This record gives sequence, C-alpha cells and structure tokens, in this order.
Amino acid sequence: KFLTTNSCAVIAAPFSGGQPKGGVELYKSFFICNITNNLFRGPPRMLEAGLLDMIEGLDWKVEIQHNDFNALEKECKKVVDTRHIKNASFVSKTCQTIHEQIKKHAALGQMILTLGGDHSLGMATVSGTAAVHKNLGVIWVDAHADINTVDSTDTGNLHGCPVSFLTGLTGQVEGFEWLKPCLETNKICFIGLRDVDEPEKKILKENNIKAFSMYHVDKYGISKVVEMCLEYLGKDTPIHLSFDVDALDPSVAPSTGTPVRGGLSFREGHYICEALHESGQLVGIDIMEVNPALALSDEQQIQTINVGCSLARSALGETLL
Ligand code: B3U
Ligand code: MN
Ligand code: MN
Repeated sequence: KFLTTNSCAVIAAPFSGGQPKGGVELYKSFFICNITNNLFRGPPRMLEAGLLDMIEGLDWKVEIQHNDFNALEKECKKVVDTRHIKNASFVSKTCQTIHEQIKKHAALGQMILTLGGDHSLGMATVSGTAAVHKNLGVIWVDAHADINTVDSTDTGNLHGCPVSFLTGLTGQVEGFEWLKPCLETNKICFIGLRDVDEPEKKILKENNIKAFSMYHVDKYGISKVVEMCLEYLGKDTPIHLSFDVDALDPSVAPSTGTPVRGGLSFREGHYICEALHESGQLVGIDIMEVNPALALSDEQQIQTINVGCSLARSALGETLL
C-alpha cells in the first residue's frame, strides 16, 4: 500500500569506510589479493550468486544501481578526520551519494534493496526512504545497537553510529550537513542485540527506545517479537528493514566484520524477513555487513553470501510453500 509499482531498485554499495576491516591486508595469509577486487566485496558477490534473477523470479521488475567508491576513497584520504571519527569525509560523501539514489528510486514508488557494505550506510538508506515515506518506521536487526554518538563512540567507527545520526541524538556533525534528523526515537525497534556499549545502553534507556535483545528473542520467541514490533510501529507506518547479518549467529553468517556469539538462528532471521514482507508495510530493505574478505574458508564465504541473498528473497516475498 506504500509502493506504487512492482519494481525493486537494487542499490549495490560496496563500501567499508565506516569500519576498519575493509582490508584483506589483515588477512594476507589467507588471500594474496587486493581488497579492491570484487571477489572480496559483498554486493558484487551477492549479484554474482544470481540475486537479480532470484528477485525477478519473485515477480519484481529489477533496476540495478552499481557504485564504485575507489576514486572517492583516494580523494577523501587527503581530508583530515573530524576529531576521532574515522573516515568521516569518505563516509559522509558515500552516504550522500547513496541517499540521493535511494530518494530518487523511492520517489518512483519502488521498493529499495540496498546491498552493503558496512552499516554506516544506514545513514543513507533510512534517510533516503524517509525522505519519501513520511512517518517511516525502522526495524534494525543487529547484534549491535549502532547508536553511539560522536561523543560516546569508543572505536570512532561510524558503522557503530548511524542510528544516532538518523535520530539527531548526536547533534549536527561537521561534514554531514546534508543529513538531517529524519527518524523519531519512537519509530525504531531493535531485534537481536547482544553487544551493546555502556553509553549505548544509557541512550536506549533514556530515550525509551524499543529494543529486543537475544534475551527477549529467547523469552518470547521470534514471532511474538516481530508482532510486538509491528504493533508498536503501527499499521499505517511504512517500514524500512535494516538487517545487519551479524545479528545472525556466527555459525550462520561467519563472514562479517564483528561476529558475536549467541545470535539469531537461520530460521529466526528469515522469519523476521518473511513476516515483514507479509505485513505489506516494507518500503526498504538493507542487507549489510556481508564481508567476503573476512571468511576463514571458502565455505564460510559462500555460506554468508548465500544467507545474504536468501534474507533478501524472504523480505521480497519468497515463501516456503
Ligand atoms: N559498538 C561498537 C562495536 C560495533 C558497532 N557496530 C559494530 N560493531 N558492527 C562500536 O564500534 O561502536
Ligand atoms: Mn550494524
Ligand atoms: Mn552489527
């Protein structure tokens, strides 16, 4: 009811500037290869796995938007970081580009599927759909809350901060003037949390933010958790699903930057996507932090790429029967 077409814009965003593990330089013993090689990037690998055909098979018209940030990265390396925030300029410029692409496609009434890339891209994806879909709600599936402010972040990695930018909790940050607060703190629900920094816990509590940790998933079961999220956001709310694959247990999605044990099972992850599709409220989907460079084996790599693809399919309407 929020989309006016049956097309799906697929935004390929091979980007790792929001966190430190872009580089296979850390993993030279496993891969004698340059990280700029597409073999080590999530989006091209998901596309190579046949994701576009799969989506077409679910009766969507597909439009693909490719991106290459290599030149921008070189240019931004010359810019001095804002305080202790790493790669601020590169993250901001990349996110602004993706934001504009998404806004354009969403304005055409299309579903948006963004393939990441690290989760700092959430600044671009959520703000992009929010620019078109008023009163947007967000379901953020993640081991982490990604709600550090520029003051609270310990690591300075922007993939730990997108939610504080989107909600305005972090205030205006130099270099991010294009990004205005676009998400109310009562329009976001977290699922899967289990590695939340102390300042983040405080932010969640003080702002009364709806958050279901793995404890709640165990306690209520995933179907009840999703039901509570949908009830909380309301039926008239267009929904953006931002799925960080590290929400899944590392046995299910090992090839990601910051795996944390005790995560969602394969089925729990897919159930979230299936139920949100069924709600008819989805307007945007992110599949984030698929990082083929970090696999310890070919199996881990293929497993993680495949699970990224199947989460996307479930969110786009694939059913088991
Ligand atoms: N909260 C930590 C760790 C982290 C956040 N998101 C990921 N890791 N993937 C931080 O860096 O802000
Ligand atoms: Mn994340
Ligand atoms: Mn995460």
